[in-house]
Amino acid sequence: MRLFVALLPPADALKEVEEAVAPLREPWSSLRWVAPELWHVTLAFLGEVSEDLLPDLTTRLERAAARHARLTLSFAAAGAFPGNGAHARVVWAGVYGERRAFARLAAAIAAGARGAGVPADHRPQHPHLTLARCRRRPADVRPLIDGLSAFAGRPWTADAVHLMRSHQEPAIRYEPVASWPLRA
Ligand code: 3AM
Repeated sequence: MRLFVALLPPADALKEVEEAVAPLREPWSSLRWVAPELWHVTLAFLGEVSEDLLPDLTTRLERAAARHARLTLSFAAAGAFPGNGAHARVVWAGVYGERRAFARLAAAIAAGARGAGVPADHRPQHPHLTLARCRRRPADVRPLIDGLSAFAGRPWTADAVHLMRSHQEPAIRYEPVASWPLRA
């Protein structure tokens, strides 16, 4: 099964992003916009994981979550992967606030996964919420990023870590497999 670990922001934080993004969907319809019900903040991408690793994996992820405190984060502005958006593949909303704690949590999740034999991506992740992807070739999305530069959402609390299963067919769908609370 294809798995990733994510934070699921509360509905009111996502609503603020949705309000900022809504006017831009139509002028940027050349992009493949991610439906808001799929929005998440990835901590670690685990990839294809064999089901027999799941018990050990979930034990280790639970332990990693229990050692880390809740995070206060907020969404603001936008950016692109890669670079400044001149040849973007992905457009995202930025995640700010306790980013060092976010990085520590993401590293602990990746280490826990590796301990279970899952070669989790451990590249330092720039915390983000993916909003849109370019359909075929990279696009110049700098005006779109400029259009979101004034957006600044209210702070929200990430109080849990979620192990998510990604179904690719017939349409992308994410299924929560397990959730573990972060320390209060
Ligand atoms: O949260 P975002 O959208 O940045 O792009 C995928 C998504 O990230 C990413 O994992 C998240 C949940 O699907 N992803 C998919 N394939 C990946 C890969 N091979 C990947 N991340 C790293 N390597």
